[in-house]
Amino acid sequence: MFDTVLIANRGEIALRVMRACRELGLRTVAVYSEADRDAPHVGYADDAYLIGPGPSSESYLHIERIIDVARRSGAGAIHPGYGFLAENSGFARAVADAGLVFVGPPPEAMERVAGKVEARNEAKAANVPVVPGTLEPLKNVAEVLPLAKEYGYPIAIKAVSGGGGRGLRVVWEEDEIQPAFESARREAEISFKSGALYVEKYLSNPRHIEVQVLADAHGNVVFVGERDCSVQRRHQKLIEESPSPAITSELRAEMGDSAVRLAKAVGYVSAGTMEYLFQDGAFYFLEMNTRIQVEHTVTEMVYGIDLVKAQLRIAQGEPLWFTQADLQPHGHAIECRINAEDPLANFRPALGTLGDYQEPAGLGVRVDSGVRPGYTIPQFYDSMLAKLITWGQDRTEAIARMRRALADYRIEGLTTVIPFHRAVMEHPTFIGGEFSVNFIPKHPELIERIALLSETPAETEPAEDSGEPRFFAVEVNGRRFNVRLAQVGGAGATAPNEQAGKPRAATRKGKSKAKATPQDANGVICPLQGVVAAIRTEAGQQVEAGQVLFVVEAMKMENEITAPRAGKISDIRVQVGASIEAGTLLAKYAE
Ligand code: MV4
Repeated sequence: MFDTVLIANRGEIALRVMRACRELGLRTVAVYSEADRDAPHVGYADDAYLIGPGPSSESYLHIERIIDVARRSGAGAIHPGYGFLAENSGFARAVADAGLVFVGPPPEAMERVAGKVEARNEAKAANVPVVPGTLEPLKNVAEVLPLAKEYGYPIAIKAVSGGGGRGLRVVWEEDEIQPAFESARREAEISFKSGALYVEKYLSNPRHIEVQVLADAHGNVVFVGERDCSVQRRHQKLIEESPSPAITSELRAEMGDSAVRLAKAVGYVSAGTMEYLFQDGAFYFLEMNTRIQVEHTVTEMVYGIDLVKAQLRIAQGEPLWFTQADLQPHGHAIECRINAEDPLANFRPALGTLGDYQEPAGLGVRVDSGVRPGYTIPQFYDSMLAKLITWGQDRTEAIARMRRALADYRIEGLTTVIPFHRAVMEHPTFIGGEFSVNFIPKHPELIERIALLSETPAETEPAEDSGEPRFFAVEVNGRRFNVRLAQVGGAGATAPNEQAGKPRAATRKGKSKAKATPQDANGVICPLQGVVAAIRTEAGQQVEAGQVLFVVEAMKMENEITAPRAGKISDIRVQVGASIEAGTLLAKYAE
């Protein structure tokens, strides 16, 4: 059928799909934007084509260019990955119309579950439990009150074309109906170009459980277990695991059978995921994702199936080579998404250039990453650098292994969410498996632990005379010691509120030192978006490495931008009060 696959994606998923292709003896073709010219997925492919400048909106979404590259490169199939065009039935159609194979579901099946209300109707028809609610879009706000009386408060007003929480409003009492309806409609019109809304009974403390399905082109459909994706922030998943600590084998069979019924009902082919809410022992269908998902990895670790290779083999016309009875979970897997975000600054993106980068390894540790040392994270795309997955004989071992792997993960030059994950992996509620989608908002105490775990002395070695404690590894009489060296006596030796022996949190109180300003050999680059609050240098000044030159305000925090190296400042490129993007050149060095 085809011997070459074009991967219409970037980052870790592009590399991941390419590995599956290689293992099947298929050639790979990468596409890339100018911002991704040096990206790892480009170098790994057998062939690579530039598809345009700048941000993803002009590149990885350009259907005609992608199909043109497929033709020119001899690709017989296109794998969309996730995001971008993965759930775009127009793209699937265009690929098929070009005589190429789309590695994914038929466009008709995509379209039957694309809208949230259509999906609910298909689920109901397939005897899949859905959240109590309307099966048609609302005609006007007047319809909401009787529905609220029927379901009881709280209710959820949702966008028909919605997803990811956009257009979702929760109404707890009658006088909130009107404003919530108008706000949901406005957001839906802006986000989805359709203000159509519907109503459901709101489940206030659910888990987010999803079921993986695999369907071949010969009518065979199986489910491949479930994933618990409840640890998320603002509808962005951060930690996923399989199996769910809340799902018994009986529930697993019930949910899996319902997912298979729905997949069959809509003529699904390839890998797909049914999302459910689970509360008080009952599950309710929410929506279907017609693509491979970021978190497919935990399913693969527990069931021993390469889901992307399965997609490729299905696309080649192969029947499934296993039955439902063959699919038994073995052990437990957890995935932590490694995002370049600052968990102490509201998870704001903290992009920049990677310095030292060492991935954890060992039995039961998998890292799917799209970066390498020295790589600059383009500001145009999402902040996920990698996914860290651990497998254990049971959940306890998977958690212990994740703790060890997170502690081993070395990422210099960027702030990441690793301290957040380390804090969660030691939190009793998470360890006890008793958590819902409200886990993060319910545990604000995580922040304190994250702050402590954010201390990485080796990475932020303070200057000699800073008064900050310095850390060394020393060998005494053949024995190695890690010692903390603080200035003895004199100003700044210990802050009045510092507990003896505990490293002082790096200037976090209202100030943060940008971990490492992205390097420009001849200038000072701002690593974040914000407003220039202060300029502490001038043209002609000789500055030292680490000296604070600028203060940039972002997300109500003052961020000190330091000199990446010693040298003479030739000119200042910004003024106080200027709004700047991440990557802005603030000053140039003379030489
Ligand atoms: C819900 C719900 C509770 N009740 N619908 C979130 C976005 C999209 N995946 C659907 N989502 C939800 N729909 C009803 N009727 C809970 C969620 C939900 C959620 C809601 C608020 C905060 C975080 C959440 C994470 C996952 C799911």
